[in-house]
Amino acid sequence: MLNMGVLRYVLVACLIAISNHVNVASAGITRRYKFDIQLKNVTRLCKTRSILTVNGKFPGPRVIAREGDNLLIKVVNHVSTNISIHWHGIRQLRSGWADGPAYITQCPIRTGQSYVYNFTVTGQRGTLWWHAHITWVRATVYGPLIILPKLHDSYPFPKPYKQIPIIFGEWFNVDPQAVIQQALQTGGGPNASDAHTINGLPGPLYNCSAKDTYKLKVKPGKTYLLRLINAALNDQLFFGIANHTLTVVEADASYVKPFKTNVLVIGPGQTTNVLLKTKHVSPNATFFMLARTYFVGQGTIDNTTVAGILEYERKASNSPKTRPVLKPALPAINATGFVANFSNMFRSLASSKFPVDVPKTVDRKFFFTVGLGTNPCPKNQTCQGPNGTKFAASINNVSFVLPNTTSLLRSYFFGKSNRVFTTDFPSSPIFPFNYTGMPPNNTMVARGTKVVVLKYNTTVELVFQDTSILGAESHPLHLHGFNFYVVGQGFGNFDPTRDPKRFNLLDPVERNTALVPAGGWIAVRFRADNPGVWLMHCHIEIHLSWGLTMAWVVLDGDLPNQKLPPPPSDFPKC
Ligand SMILES: *[C@@H]1O[C@H](CO)[C@@H](O)[C@H](O)[C@H]1NC(C)=O
Ligand SMILES: *[C@@H]1O[C@H](CO)[C@@H](O)[C@H](O)[C@H]1NC(C)=O
Ligand SMILES: *[C@@H]1O[C@H](CO)[C@@H](O)[C@H](O)[C@H]1NC(C)=O
Ligand SMILES: *[C@@H]1O[C@H](CO)[C@@H](O)[C@H](O)[C@H]1NC(C)=O
Ligand SMILES: *[C@@H]1O[C@H](CO)[C@@H](O)[C@H](O)[C@H]1NC(C)=O
Ligand SMILES: *[C@@H]1O[C@H](CO)[C@@H](O)[C@H](O)[C@H]1NC(C)=O
Ligand SMILES: *[C@@H]1O[C@H](CO)[C@@H](O)[C@H](O)[C@H]1NC(C)=O
Ligand SMILES: *[C@@H]1O[C@H](CO)[C@@H](O)[C@H](O)[C@H]1NC(C)=O
Ligand SMILES: *[C@@H]1O[C@H](CO)[C@@H](O)[C@H](O)[C@H]1NC(C)=O
Ligand SMILES: *[C@@H]1O[C@H](CO)[C@@H](O)[C@H](O)[C@H]1NC(C)=O
Ligand SMILES: *[C@@H]1O[C@H](CO)[C@@H](O)[C@H](O)[C@H]1NC(C)=O
Ligand SMILES: *[C@@H]1O[C@H](CO)[C@@H](O)[C@H](O)[C@H]1NC(C)=O
Ligand SMILES: [Cu+2]
Repeated sequence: MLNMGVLRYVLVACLIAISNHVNVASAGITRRYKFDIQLKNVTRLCKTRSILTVNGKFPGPRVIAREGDNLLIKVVNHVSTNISIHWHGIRQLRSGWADGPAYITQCPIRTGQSYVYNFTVTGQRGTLWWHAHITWVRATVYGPLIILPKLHDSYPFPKPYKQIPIIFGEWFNVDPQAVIQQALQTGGGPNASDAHTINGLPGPLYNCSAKDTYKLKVKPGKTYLLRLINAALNDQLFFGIANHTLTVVEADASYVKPFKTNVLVIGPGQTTNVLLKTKHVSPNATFFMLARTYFVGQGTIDNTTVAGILEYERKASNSPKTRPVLKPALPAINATGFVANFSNMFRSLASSKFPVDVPKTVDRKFFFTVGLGTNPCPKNQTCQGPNGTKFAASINNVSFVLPNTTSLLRSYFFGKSNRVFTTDFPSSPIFPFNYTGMPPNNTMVARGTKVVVLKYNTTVELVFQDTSILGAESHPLHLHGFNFYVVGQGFGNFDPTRDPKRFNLLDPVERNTALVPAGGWIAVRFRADNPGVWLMHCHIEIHLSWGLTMAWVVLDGDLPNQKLPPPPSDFPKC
């Protein structure tokens, strides 16, 4: 018979051994969700459209987890459109099969098929979101992904009285799939959306839309946590609430040093948590919350304003019939200086509990130009892009071509990369030029499915340089599978001798999506500690459609816990 004393000793020793590495008490639970992809008739601006939804909801259902939890989300495709869902900002440590971008990590989930996304939330807490990651399906297929702190963990700011997701979107009176198909066919810019939305609602500043207004009812003297998500396809947004100052406390599920602002800038793909402290006494006024586009560059954009309403609860007896409606002042549509200053305000919390882990030394440096370009017009067609060409976009002049018979991850994992991708993505421009000056005469891009291969644990420094080809523009660059630290930003051309001296390695913000300033650059650093294939792209959907994307292949490390496991048995096949 086994000596119980010895057994107890062994168990205790095991627990101590484990707890030296992971916090046993914090191990999370498994949470299951089911996403039924289905059509739903939705009316906005007096136009009814049959839109793609999850579970018939628009915006889609909230996914809520705690840091450390395992999520099992079964996605069932009941529609004729191919589907794939991305869990935007989730690190996906050694679970790249669950990342979601179509033809990058997986083939789409086809009609009648299903797939269980299986991933664990590790070292992250805050607001993220999920969205379709195939053509323009994410126009309506998106929702919040909220990660609460571990049980018994607190926020590094006053505990909010209530938490409110505020998710911005773009509404099209026509099928967004038709918009992108037409744009790619003609080579011209896409038709602009017809409205911006807050939680799916355009609000009272549009015709036939007053009843579709998001209303936030608040009590006086309380602190609300607003979880802001920009799910718009193409538009970076300014956001403000009349007569209320907001305190930014978190970005992309990383805490930041709190700072106050009246106006926020939020690019597609970005998330920001802000504290809204309500006034001590209910004011005799209704406050608009407004959002509209920040844009420089050429082309038509959605120039409209979405309004939601912040309203104080009050006793019916002293409730006046009419109250003045106050509006926040937002910057000019092209206020590039404001946007750059705002991006620069973000600093990591850099506390002992949430330290900064920015690589201090760099193994590999990359210099990536990001911007627009052109493709030739097919011989038998007239094209509506610049000078009769087709619009394109690229990184280092490579306009990315998606595979269509497999995913990059699958072909990499099973060693069948031949003819699917090549590993010669340029680490800097092949033909250097004055990136923010006079554009080169030849704006044609090269096309290819090219990747950069990184050894496990490589430290990477990457400069994104905007180009003025077809107009300087701000690009929200998004990296899958990692957060990066934004160590520097500036206007004009990056100067490799002068600018690195000013890099912030003390408290740089940690994000998954950062704005490259129009006519400027940002420098980021990350450690390639997550084996798999990871997409990096502009989160302006039309730029992604035009090819402003590339992928990193991060190789396995030597140890067992540094290797990507095989795909699950229900992994979708092409
Ligand atoms: C949407 O409305 C159309 C026209 O009224 C109808 O034929 C269709 O069945 C509806 N679809 C759904 C999913 O309700
Ligand atoms: C989810 O993934 C983990 C890690 O690979 C695995 O241990 C677990 O069995 C998976 N769960 C399901 C339901 O497939
Ligand atoms: C709102 O702000 C304006 C301008 O700062 C000020 O004049 C007004 O008194 C404020 N109203 C309320 C109800 O806070
Ligand atoms: C946006 O709309 C305003 C008027 O509401 C107009 O003056 C301005 O030119 C428009 N800007 C763009 C870029 O369309
Ligand atoms: C509230 O404002 C409205 C409209 O300006 C005004 O008619 C009303 O008298 C005000 N009520 C109070 C209690 O101040
Ligand atoms: C923004 O546009 C206005 C009007 O088109 C122009 O006068 C102004 O110089 C522009 N500002 C910036 C910062 O580009
Ligand atoms: C003309 O272009 C279309 C696609 O735009 C193609 O389907 C068709 O085959 C082309 N015709 C010729 C003669 O090349
Ligand atoms: C437009 O295209 C034509 C021929 O395709 C070329 O000769 C001309 O230089 C181009 N013009 C500009 C402004 O790019
Ligand atoms: C699939 O991709 C290949 C390589 O880019 C391309 O030649 C082919 O036309 C594509 N097929 C379809 C159906 O899009
Ligand atoms: C690049 O172009 C800008 C704008 O024309 C100019 O100010 C700058 O001096 C140029 N830089 C170089 C290195 O030529
Ligand atoms: C490019 O265009 C400029 C004028 O815009 C011209 O002076 C120069 O010779 C051209 N360069 C080439 C290589 O064609
Ligand atoms: C990764 O590299 C760092 C040095 O940059 C080293 O300290 C660390 O031990 C390495 N980690 C692994 C898991 O190899
Ligand atoms: Cu872009």
